Amino acid sequence: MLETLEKRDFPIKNLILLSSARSAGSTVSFRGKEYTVEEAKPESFEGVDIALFSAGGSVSKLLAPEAVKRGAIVVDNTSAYRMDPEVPLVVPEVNEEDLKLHKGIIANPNCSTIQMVAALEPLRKAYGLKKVIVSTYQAVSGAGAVAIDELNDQAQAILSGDSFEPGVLPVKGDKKHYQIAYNVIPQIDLFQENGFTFEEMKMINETKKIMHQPDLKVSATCVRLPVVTGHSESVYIEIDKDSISVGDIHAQLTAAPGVTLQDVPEEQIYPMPADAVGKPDVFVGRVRKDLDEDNGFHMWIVSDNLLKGAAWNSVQIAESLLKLGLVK
Ligand code: 11C
Repeated sequence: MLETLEKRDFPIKNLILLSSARSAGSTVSFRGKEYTVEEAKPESFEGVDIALFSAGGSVSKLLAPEAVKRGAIVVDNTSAYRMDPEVPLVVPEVNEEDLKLHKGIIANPNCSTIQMVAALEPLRKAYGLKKVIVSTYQAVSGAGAVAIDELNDQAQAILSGDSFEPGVLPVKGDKKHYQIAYNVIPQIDLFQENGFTFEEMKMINETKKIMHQPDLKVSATCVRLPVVTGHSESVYIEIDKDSISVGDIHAQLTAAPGVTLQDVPEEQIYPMPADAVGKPDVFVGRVRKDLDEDNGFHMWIVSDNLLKGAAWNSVQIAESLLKLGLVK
């Protein structure tokens, strides 16, 4: 987030860096100045205009209302408030106007949801959308630094012929852990009673909320890959208009803000996570018309889950708040 704020030249008069008691006292450099990280307390938010939260749902539940009480607008990067009807869930390219309805807290959606809705909204706007079926290929960085370490340690152990004990993925809080190096795990987050995982339900529910389309049919299968950064998604959609061609879809995606079309199959041009890392855009390729369903299209959507999926979308929300005159 700090790197993104630096790159964007976001207008900051005072920066306060907050953490748990354990990490307090460390120093961080920002725009050539050293800052000491302080322990986050309710009083820390006195005089703060915008607070970017990314310290887990329980911290947000505890401290976001305290920050709001003291006049701050909270942009929360956790799932704590996303489905709260009072809280706008925002991807600026899709529903920036929802920011005007905020009551102090704004939720930043789940990374795999953000990149999908950014790519699908221009098509929904132009043609209407009836159905979305997505399968994800998600990077380990979505599960945090411990998951990146686990992938790297396992890969090294396997190459050296050493043994190892998986301890993080698929989910720290679940009973069993599985190898991620040279493997694929069809579980992200905990299973819900309906057989879908929480990550899958986030994609389903958040998509409907962001697009303001509760009747949209959405289904998701979320899978973890041994990739460090960059989520990929195979997406099938059914649009609400007849006689639309791949060329029409290309034209909509080319004109869409925050979307880059990479779709030249004869030259093997398509999005891949290794190319998306460090870039703010959502990349789309492999657009094909379904062979049986006239209104059905397939596509491949890739983005840096730590940027558009997290830090960049949060900073973009802050920029939109300024642009719309919502910061006092
Ligand atoms: C993952 N999408 O890749 C998750 C990480 O709700 O903000 C993001 C968790 C969230 O594991």
